[in-house]
Amino acid sequence: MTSPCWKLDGESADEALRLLRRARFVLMPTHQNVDADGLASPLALMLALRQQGVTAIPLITDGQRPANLSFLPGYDQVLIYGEDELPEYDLLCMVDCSDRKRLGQFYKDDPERVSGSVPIVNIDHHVTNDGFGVINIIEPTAASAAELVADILALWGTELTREIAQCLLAGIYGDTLGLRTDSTTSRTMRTAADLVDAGANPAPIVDSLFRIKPRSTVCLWAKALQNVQWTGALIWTELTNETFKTCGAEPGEGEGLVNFLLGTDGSKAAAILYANDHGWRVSLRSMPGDIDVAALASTFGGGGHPRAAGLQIEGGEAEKQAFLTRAAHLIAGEDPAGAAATAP
Ligand SMILES: [Mn+2]
Repeated sequence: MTSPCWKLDGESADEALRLLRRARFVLMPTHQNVDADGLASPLALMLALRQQGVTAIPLITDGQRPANLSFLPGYDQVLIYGEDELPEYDLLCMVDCSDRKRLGQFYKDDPERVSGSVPIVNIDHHVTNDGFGVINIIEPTAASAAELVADILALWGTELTREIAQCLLAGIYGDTLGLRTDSTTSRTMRTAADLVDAGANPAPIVDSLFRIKPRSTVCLWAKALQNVQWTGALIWTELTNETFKTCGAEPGEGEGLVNFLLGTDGSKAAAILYANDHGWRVSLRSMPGDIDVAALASTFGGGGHPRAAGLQIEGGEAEKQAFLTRAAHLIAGEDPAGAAATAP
């Protein structure tokens, strides 16, 4: 099998470093509901830029301290929006952020912050990134932003310390579920191996990202699993605010559940319905070769990736049933309009 190879745009990486070196303070706002890649990649940059005498600090834009990521080197230096005083900054560096609107309360409080009045360095791997920076380094075939940062740091001549390597490996493991997604390439694995050679340790990353969880998560999953239902080949369950409250669980604690349901014998797609004020937020997954859930979601006004997508059901119980019935028809390929295409 040939290795699908992206090549770093070296000129842009050089230009980015020139810009970063000139700045007095670089702020690195993360995307909302920040995940391992979204925080570990800017943390690696923070540590690397320090070697160049540049001050660059990540900012958690939605004010939600991601306690599950506290194992990352440099975590204690991260700023929390709405909690820590916002420093004066003259450059923004965004990593793993596909859209400026995904900058949480930091954006909502003042969209002008990211309108270009302060220059932006934009490093990302989302295909939908529209290139909002003065410098844009975007590689959609990279499985994680961390892989991009690893290449950028090599080009800059950064000394790859154990801490930087640990951050970057955590970013890769986060987005590839531990080198298991179909976005994982031989190039991803080579980068991961280089990071282990530089002193990164995969074991605590796997424990922190995939094993260690609060009791409230198990409570939530137990209740959700007791209530698993089928509509055609769609396996699904529902989580209400009441269930979250009973278990004392945070909103993010249901996130992995849809991946657990995915792959259940006899199913072609999995869904979690999260009840909210307007109806339900639906999180959808499918296996490679099964239905394109992005196409399915788009018929209901949602969107996403072919294997992971989301949408909102507006309304009550009747609208929910209508969604489930229609989705099951689309999954079975029985929709007369043929609106959702089945992946080849
Ligand atoms: Mn990512």
